[in-house]
Amino acid sequence: MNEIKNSLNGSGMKIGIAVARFNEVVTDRLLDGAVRQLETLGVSSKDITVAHVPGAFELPGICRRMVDSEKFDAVIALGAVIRGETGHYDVVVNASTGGVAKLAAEGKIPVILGILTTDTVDQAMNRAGLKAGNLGCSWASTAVEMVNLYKEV
Ligand code: INI
Repeated sequence: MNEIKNSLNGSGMKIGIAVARFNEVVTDRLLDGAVRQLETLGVSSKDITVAHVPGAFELPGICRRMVDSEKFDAVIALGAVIRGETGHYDVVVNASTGGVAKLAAEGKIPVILGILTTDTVDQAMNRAGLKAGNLGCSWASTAVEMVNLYKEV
């Protein structure tokens, strides 16, 4: 049996992060958690590129360009879509998560879905580190793990 164990060594990796400004109070925290965790795992800050976009709807497009640039080992899409804040919640959720998922499934490089979808700002804040852990950290770990996995498969 061949088994590939997960590795969280991020040294030498180049990571692209696309982050939505909409609901910035949440997405700033996700970004902070992701960057801190990447650095903890050995990714150099000079190898982390952050692209700011207006909203979650814009994430798939910029992620696609980051993938196609071949400058990154992984891309993380960060956003927060909050039901209470919008009449077109379903449209923004489906377009953003669906677009990122499609890109991820192409399997060129890992593309990490870091889009919170919640009913309230409180729920989103809790998942961005206020009460529970900061999901930005988890998504950064997922990116590093998947880059190492892609090297082996
Ligand atoms: N964008 C978000 O990232 N989160 C939201 O909750 C949201 N709401 O509430 O509508 C949102 N809308 C903007 C959207 O992502 C685009 O920026 C806009 O439609 C222009 O394309």
